[in-house]
Amino acid sequence: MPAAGAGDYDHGYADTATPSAPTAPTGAHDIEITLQERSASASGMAHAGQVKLAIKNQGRFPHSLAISVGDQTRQLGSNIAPGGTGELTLELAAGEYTFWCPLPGHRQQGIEGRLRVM
Ligand SMILES: [Cu+2]
Repeated sequence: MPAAGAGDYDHGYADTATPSAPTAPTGAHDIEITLQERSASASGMAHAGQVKLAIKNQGRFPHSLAISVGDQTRQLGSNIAPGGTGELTLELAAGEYTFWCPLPGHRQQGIEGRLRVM
C-alpha cells in the first residue's frame, strides 16, 4: 500500500534531474549550485542527513553535476539544458564535498566547486 503521508514527500528523487520543480516551500533546497562555462559555485547551508541540491545551469551549453561522496561519485541522471535546473538529493555526513561538471573537459575548464555540510 503506497504511503501517502506528508513525511514521504521528499523520498524517491535521488539521482534524478527534475526539469523544473514546482514552487517549493521555503527551505526545500539546502544548497544551491550554479554552473557556468568556467566556474561553479555553491551557496546555502546544509546539515548532515538528507541534503537537497538545487542545481542551476547559467551557462550557454548543457552541463551536469557530479559530486564525490566517500569513495563514490554520485551524479545527475541527465544533463541540464542552458537556463535549466536539476535536483539531486543525497545522504551526506558533515564535511566538505567536491562537485564538478562530468561532461568531457568541463572540470578541467574550471567547473568545479566545494560545498560544506555542517
Ligand atoms: Cu559542463
